[in-house]
Amino acid sequence: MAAVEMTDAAPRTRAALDFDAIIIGAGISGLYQLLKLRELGLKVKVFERGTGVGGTWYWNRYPGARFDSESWSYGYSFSKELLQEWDWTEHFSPQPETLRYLNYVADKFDLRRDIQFKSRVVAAHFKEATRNWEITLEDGSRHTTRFLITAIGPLSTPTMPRIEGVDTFKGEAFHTATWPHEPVSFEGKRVAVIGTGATGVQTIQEVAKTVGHLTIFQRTPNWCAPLHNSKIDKATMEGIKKRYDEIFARCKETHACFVHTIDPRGTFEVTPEEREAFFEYLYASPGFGIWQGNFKDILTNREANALISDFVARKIRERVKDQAVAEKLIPKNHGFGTRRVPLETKYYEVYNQPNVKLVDIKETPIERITPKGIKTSDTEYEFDMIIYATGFDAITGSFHRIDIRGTDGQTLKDAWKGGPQTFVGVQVAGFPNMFMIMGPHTALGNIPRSIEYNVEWVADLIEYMGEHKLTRADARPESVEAWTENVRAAGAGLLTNEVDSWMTGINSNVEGKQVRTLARYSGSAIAYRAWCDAVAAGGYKEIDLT
Ligand code: NA7
Repeated sequence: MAAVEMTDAAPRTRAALDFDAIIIGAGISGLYQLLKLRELGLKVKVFERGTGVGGTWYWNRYPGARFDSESWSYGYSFSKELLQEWDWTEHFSPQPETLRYLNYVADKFDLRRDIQFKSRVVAAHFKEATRNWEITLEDGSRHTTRFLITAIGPLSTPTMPRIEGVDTFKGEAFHTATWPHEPVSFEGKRVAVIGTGATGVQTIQEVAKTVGHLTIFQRTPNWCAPLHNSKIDKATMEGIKKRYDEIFARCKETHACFVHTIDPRGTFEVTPEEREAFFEYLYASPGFGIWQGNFKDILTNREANALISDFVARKIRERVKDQAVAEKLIPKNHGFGTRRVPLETKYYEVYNQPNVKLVDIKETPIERITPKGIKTSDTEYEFDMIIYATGFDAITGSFHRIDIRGTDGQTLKDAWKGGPQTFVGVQVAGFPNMFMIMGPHTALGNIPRSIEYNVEWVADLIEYMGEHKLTRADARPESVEAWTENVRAAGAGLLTNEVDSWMTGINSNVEGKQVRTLARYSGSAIAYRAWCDAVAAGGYKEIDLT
């Protein structure tokens, strides 16, 4: 790729700016964006709040954290050399291995020299006169740049529950997303877990292996399905390495970039026997197949959804011995797959252990956290440790922790008052030269696949700007409107959007997130890429380039 000649046409010359591009975050997005912009010849700096690379996989060190995507479909695909060098040891990699992988990538491509750790960005202001961004770090230092790239992740600002007395507990207390770097022992301890989302489920099944006594505080049960993880031996890994082209081609063809693809049949187009056999097959297969590779109508047709929900409910009843507990674990207010499906390994069997108790806090609400433990409406439980698996201020939360101001001093918070509005999830009108990787309304799914696409699209746009001596890129309001309308249309009829979850913009612990918003793009990644490809091929007419 040719080096970009940055133009001096703008009021502020390249030489007068500290950087051509500042990237916030050194996770999967930030690392690859750094590499791509460096290839263009740009002077780039990454500011990262952690002490190391890895983003999600740096922070989420909680027990049992691992991929729910097949490891070999999740790693970067851009470097054939990297693909051939790296050996995954499990089909669904545990967090320590993933973190080692991302460190390996950072070293291999010599990325660290442009990353400044322990550097939280607190403000980013666009300067119209000079067409550049001024970034302020927590330590007060300021840095100027032509382009600002946010690589801050959609699930990176953990939220604690709004329960009285959280700070009064005298024992150990951890949020899963800020888990300590040192080993934590559960042996002989009385441990509480609050939260039963994808994170809570992974945590619970791991903690249960060694805990003295475990109490799970569940507000809403989720529909979980077996992960079926297994080790990868050398011969299998060699086979995977030979198939990488095929694997990534497959991810490009599927709705959400997983290796699983929607079955073209409708739930009622087969006999009841065929249907049951297919559900059994999916339940016995590894990964997200039961969610992403099921009949085409399970997330749009209520009757179809009821059938798969009934099937999974039967499985729960079979696996949990105490039927009163099983009933509590079966979701009643939403159907299978309409929230993110936690993948589990003997999760339901945990509830058969004599040292495990499930507390349904819809029946007996938590009143407060006390110095000794947790007080519900009917009793006070004493604990040595409380684990908060209470999720994130998702999608917009990490943006709102930074004072981002675009043209005329307008804040991003104001611009997104009624919910996020973006152009293809990458730009916001009135915030020129700011590009978001994994911003709201981009394609999600098997995230690294979407990240690579976003990163390359942004790099191409910046290269185009260099070639055409352009220094300002601002999404046109009408382009934002058109994309937002497309996001709305893509989500129409989806049962997922009728349910409270982070995917519909809900977080009971965050002010202003009690009402569902158009929080994410739920169309296919294929359609997303087609839209973005057309924008690039047409010379970025949807963006005001000057
Ligand atoms: P989630 O999916 O947002 O789950 C958070 C869990 O915490 C969920 O069970 C919540 O219950 C529960 N929660 C949150 N606040 C409270 C309070 N105040 N009291 C009791 N229970 C509470 O976050 P995860 O970290 O599990 O997963 C996020 C994504 O990361 C996941 O989808 C993957 O894509 C990776 P609720 O359901 O709101 O009743």
